[in-house]
Amino acid sequence: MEHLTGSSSDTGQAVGPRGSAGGGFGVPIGTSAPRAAFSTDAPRLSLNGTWRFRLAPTAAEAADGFWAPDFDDSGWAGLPVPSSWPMHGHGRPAYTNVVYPFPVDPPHVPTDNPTGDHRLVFAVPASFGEAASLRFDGVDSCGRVWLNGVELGVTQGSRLPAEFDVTGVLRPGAANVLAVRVHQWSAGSYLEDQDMWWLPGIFRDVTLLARPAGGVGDVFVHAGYEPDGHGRLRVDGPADARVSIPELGLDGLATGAAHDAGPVEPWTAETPRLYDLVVATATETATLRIGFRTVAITGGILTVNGRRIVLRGVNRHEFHPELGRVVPLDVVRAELELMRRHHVNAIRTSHYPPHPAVLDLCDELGFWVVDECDYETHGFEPVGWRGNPSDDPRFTDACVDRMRRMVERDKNHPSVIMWSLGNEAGVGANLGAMAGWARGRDPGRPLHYEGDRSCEHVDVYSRMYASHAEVDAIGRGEHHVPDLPFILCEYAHAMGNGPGGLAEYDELFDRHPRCQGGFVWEWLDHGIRRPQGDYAYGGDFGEPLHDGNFVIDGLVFPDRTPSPGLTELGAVYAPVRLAVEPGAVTVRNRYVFRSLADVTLHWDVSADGVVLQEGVLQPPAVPPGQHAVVEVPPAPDAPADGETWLTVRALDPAGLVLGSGQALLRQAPERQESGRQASELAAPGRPGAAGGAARPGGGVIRLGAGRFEPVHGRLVRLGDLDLRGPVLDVWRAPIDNDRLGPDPVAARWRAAGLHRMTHRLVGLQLDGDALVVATRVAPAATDLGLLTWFRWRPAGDGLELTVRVEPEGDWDLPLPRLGVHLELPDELGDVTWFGAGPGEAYPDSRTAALIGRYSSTVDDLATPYVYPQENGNRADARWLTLTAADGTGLRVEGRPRIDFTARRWSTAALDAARHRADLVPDGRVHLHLDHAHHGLGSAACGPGVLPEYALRAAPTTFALRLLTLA
Ligand code: IPT
Repeated sequence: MEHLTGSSSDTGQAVGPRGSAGGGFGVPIGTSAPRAAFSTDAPRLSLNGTWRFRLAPTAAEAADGFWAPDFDDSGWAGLPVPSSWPMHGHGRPAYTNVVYPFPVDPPHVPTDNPTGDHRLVFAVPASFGEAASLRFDGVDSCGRVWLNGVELGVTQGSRLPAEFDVTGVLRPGAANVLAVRVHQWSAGSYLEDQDMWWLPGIFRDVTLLARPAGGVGDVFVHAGYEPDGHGRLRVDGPADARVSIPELGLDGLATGAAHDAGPVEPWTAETPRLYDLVVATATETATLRIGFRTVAITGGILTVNGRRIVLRGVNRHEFHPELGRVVPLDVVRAELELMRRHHVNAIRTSHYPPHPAVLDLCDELGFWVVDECDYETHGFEPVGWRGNPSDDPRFTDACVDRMRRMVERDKNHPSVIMWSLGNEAGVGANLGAMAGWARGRDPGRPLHYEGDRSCEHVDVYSRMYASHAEVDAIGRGEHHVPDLPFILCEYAHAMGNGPGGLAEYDELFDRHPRCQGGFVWEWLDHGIRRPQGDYAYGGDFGEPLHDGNFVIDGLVFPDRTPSPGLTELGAVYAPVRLAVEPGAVTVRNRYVFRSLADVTLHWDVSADGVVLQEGVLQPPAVPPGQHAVVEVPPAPDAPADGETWLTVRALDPAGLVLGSGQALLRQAPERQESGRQASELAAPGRPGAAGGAARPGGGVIRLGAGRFEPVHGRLVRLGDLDLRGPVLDVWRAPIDNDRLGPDPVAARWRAAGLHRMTHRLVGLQLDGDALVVATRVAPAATDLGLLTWFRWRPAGDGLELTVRVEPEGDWDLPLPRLGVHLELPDELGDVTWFGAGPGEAYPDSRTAALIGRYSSTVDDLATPYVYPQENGNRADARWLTLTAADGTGLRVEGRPRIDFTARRWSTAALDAARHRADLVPDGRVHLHLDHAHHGLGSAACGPGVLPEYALRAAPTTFALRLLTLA
């Protein structure tokens, strides 16, 4: 049998067709020179569709001679191409972040190397012509290709195109047989250690392209925007080709020469103006959509068309929960539109070039793109970077080849403003070789690479997960870092509930000119759909080595529905800032290239969330970077009993909210009263004072509409409503940011026993018209404690509760939350509140929440994080109701405000769950009424909760009212 390699099933060193050796490890064999992706009028034939497929566990056990045209594949399975074969029942996905799932033994790979043989018989019309090439847009990790029994070569570089010249091998007017043997592992796998699922397959399009003699071949469009408003154009292409841009009246321009394109509208991410450019030879006409723009670094600032830009970006992987590495184009368009609706203006193509059509969409919709090479060797870090391919001459050709193929493919996209050498690949000469090649080929784009702090080969200083304080220090010039534009290629790890602290980063990007933004890690949760209806993550496929749910760290869930993190990001990235005061709003335009000429201001005045008056204003055409003060109508005569707010939203002509703001016009009268009450309640007697008090009898204790049991002193009935509680509650099901990272706070919480607090009734005492229940809430095995007493007073149809908490002992750790927990009948499923909303909010993630009146259900209040954890808090409720279908239920009033969470399972169940399907309603509604929460932060990978959002154990008083709704 023929072997791909020197040693039997080892794909380390590929040997090419007819024995020609490849140029080092990880280099394709037999492919044509890389060139730009563009469409032409030459015939093309998509070979996507159902192919025949057979998976072998090793390269040696793959089907001998399967490439022969007459090979009988009738017993083979059908498999869609493009596909990631583990998503179709062949083999299994596996997830690791940093580490290789095979020994670090370059260039060798395991003998157990899943090998997928693919076959397709396809007809080619006679009109197609003889001269043709066969293009693979992505094969993971390497594919050996035969057409009509003739070996064409070997692909390498999974996320890069490979084209084979099939002239003379193709049989127009006849049936053709294509055979591709794909190995999961190859020497190139060492260069593709990105944080994602390992998913082999022919996962992007396969296309047959007619290549007419004297055709266009390759084109490199250089389209700059000059300060005088003219476009400057040079198109490198065949010498005999002619260039035209009909819309600009340009026709018959020569290639290879610079032309003044006259006045043009520039391309920017805010104004993605494209022109059709035609390049024609006698035999082929190519059409490209181009944009005029100039990227430059001037005085240490990254500029486009002469202006400083801010990258409000996300890192985008290519993943689909059912298809793996295959993302249908309509899904891509929808997700990019979703980004735009959340004011994301930049994408880093982490950590490889995307499907080529993604960049067409970026040109069209408007994104600043950092196009990253398919290069990461992170798995060498755990072995001290010994043997890192970045510094191994045997991999130099592969590194340069990858850079070259990315740049050549994507060089005509106006959206691509920077090339990135790769991610997490340490340091070494090969990075210099990649950078050197790119500079020589494309001087028009700066280079990015985060992994080398010396910035030897790059034009921007890039970091990941730097803290706010460090970003601030870099912005102020207080750090000894290279004097280059500073960007965060990754920040604000969006894993699970979070990230917190987005607004504080954005403020730094606004404040310091050289802090030019960054890319949130990351856009999408890479969950794989399970039959149970939820999503799998690392370890769910029995991988012996995996990184758990670290692959579930996106701003959108696997089905691309927004998580609260994206809603927050949208409010933080908003291009219009509105500072609202009674009677006036200051409108600040954060666009760099767009005025607010087409923006309208929609305002309303509401009392307790009910709109009293509303209107629309046309602000002046605020120029980019400027602000203006706009008068809004003064407050109307609001009813005396409502909390009155002025809310203003800036809308674009399509109705997209570009920014919003609120001002309190009038406090509700009873809230002013409750302010007095809180101070009165802040000085109660010590709980110990109740310790000696006589317990009133052995039976139920009555107070107004309330009935209390005497053992724990808890409320068991309010009017006709059965309930249980409230119990002091400090525990939350840890979020990923609590659980992970170098010093996880959840480990300290558990060590202290905060998940198993005990409750001791210290005493029950009647004090005038009040019942005081004194307790000590404390974990076993420590002397930490929270002295707590509940002071109950009748209030109308219900009860008023004041909770006083005083810590005892040395609390050197934050509290997860501070509030009370009640259990309610499960029919109380409808929720309405007046407070912050409509979505989830936590102390360091609440830019998106506005004060208003909202309705939801207990089921919908829960955020479906793939890995169950604390979620769903609604902040600052003035009041809330939980009601059954017949309108009966409970009303809670904050005195003056209370956060709340309602769910159908306990915190302990949420804490124990590992997937959504583990969460089963337990027949009650668990209502959490919280005075405060610990922030979210980003500690799973990055900085923790900012000090101002940490919840310290300190003497605290809070109050609320419980009322029944009949
Ligand atoms: C950083 C990686 O670049 C990114 O791919 C992802 O793994 C992220 O971490 C975590 O989700 S590298 C990390 C060691 C800082």
